[in-house]
Parts: sequence; C-alpha cells; structure tokens
Amino acid sequence: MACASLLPAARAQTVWKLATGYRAESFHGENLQQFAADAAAGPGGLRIELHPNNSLFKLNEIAPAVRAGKLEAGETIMASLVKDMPVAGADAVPFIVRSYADARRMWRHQRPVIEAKFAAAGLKVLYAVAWPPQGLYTQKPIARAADLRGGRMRTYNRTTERIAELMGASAVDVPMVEVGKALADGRIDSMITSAVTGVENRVWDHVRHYYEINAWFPKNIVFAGETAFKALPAPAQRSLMNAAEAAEARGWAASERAAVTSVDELRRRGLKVEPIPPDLLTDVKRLGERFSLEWVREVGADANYIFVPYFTQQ
Ligand code: PCA
Repeated sequence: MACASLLPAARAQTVWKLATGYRAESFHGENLQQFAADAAAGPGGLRIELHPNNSLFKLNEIAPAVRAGKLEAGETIMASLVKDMPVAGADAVPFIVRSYADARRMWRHQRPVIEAKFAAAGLKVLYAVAWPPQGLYTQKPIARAADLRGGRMRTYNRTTERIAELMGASAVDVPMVEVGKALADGRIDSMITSAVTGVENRVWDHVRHYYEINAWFPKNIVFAGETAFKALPAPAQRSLMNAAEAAEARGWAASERAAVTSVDELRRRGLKVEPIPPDLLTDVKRLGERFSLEWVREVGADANYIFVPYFTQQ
C-alpha cells in the first residue's frame, strides 16, 4: 500500500524530451516554452525539456523518432509529413486559405482527420499553430510567374518543391535556420515563406522585394508519442492537454501579431513590400488549381473530409 501511494509522486518526476527544428527565440519557440512551463506547473507536473533548432533531431526526423520512442514529443511543420500522411498537406495547398479566419476554419475541419491519422501512427496531437501567410521574396522585381523561370527557389518540403517546379524555378532545399546563409552564398534567389522567417534570417541584405501573395498558411504541429502519453498519470495528462489548449489559442494570436510586425520590419529594413502583381495573381491561381487537383488525386477520399466542409460550411 505504501509503495502504491508513492507511485504517483515518483511518476510526477517524469521528464519528457521535445524536439523542434525551429529556433527557441521564434514565436513558435516562445510559445513552446510557455507550454512547457504550464505543463510543469499544473497538477501532476510533467517536466518537458525542449531541444530547439534541429539540435536533437532534424525537422524531418522528429516525427519518426517520436514514433520509434526515441523521445516523447516533437514539433514539426505539418506538411512535411505528406510522405507517410498525404492528408497532412492540406494546409499547404496554395491559394485555398487566404486569411487567418480561413486558416482557423481549415484547422477545425482538418483536426479530426489529422488526429485519426496521428493516432493510427501511434502519435497524439497536442496543438497546432499557423505560420503567418507565405509571401514571395525576390531579388529582382517580378510581374508574372515566368519571371521566376530559371531561378533558384528555396523550398522546405515536397509541397514547396512542387510549387517551384510549376513556376519553372529549380528547387533548392534549405532548412529554415539556414536561409540567411543560403542567400548570402548565392545558392537561392527567391523563396516563398513568411515575413517572420524573413526577419528571423535577416534577409534584407540579399533580397529586395517581398510580395504579399498570401499563398498558404502552413501549421506547426506539436505532438507526443501515444505510449508516452498513456504512461502519464491522469492529472499529468490533463495538465498537458490544458497547457496544449492554452498554447494553441496563444500561438495563433502571437502568429497574427508577428504577421503584422514582421512585414513592418521588412519595410523598415528597406524591402519593397507590395501586393501581388495582377499577372502573377492570374498565374498563381492557375497553378493553385492545378496543385489542388494533383493533391486531391493523391490524397483521395480523405481530401473530401477536409475540403468539402471547408468550402461548404462556416
Ligand atoms: N517559415 C518556415 C515554414 C513556414 C514559414 O513561414 C520556413 O520557411 O521553413
């Protein structure tokens, strides 16, 4: 009896490792720190040790490592999971989600599908937070997609690779934390990412134009291994899920704020910030349609569970 009553206290000392491919100082990173603090402060007090910046596992290795039980939890960009989970690419289909309101609605419809896929893979979804809208950075001014032909566009997953390909640029894979260096080394001359990522990598010395094309709103997803989660005592599970719910709400608000302040910062640093030129808009809409068709073909019926309610409901 004495032993059994000691058990919960002993288990409360559990320490989890959580790996991410992004920096601790980013808004996602700050949110993660608060999430870890909340999880530790709640009843059952789970300690989560954060390993940012690809330091423990590289971005693309994080989900497989959590599945294999090499660590308890991780954060990755959802669309990077498309190889094993095609439906995870829904939020990176270009020109479907055009605002934060759209992005929130998309997540609402996507969440049950994603949770089921994660569960089937032995993973538990904790929370997801959108990146600010994806804009186009270029060295030279551009008017249409053809102006990107022959250039070297930085990509960060299969979806962005396909977009570069459709635009006629060659895709150069560069992790988020190496973008500044890749630009400085002349390995890339354009990229589609958020204003916040441009600021974090101080891109102003290398690119001159930022087009607010709002192409898509990718999300980071924070998850745990189902086995690790189930091994937690009930109070720790509840504290973790409460912390996750708070992190999701806080993270989306932080993302929306960062979207505004980072565009201001790009402007202040001398980038020419412009809306999407009309010819480019026509081109990218066409590419968006083509991409959506390819995506639905690849994903099959699961695509309906997300896109049908997304297009037909609030
Ligand atoms: N920044 C990350 C993903 C999306 C974004 O805005 C990156 O560029 O890798």
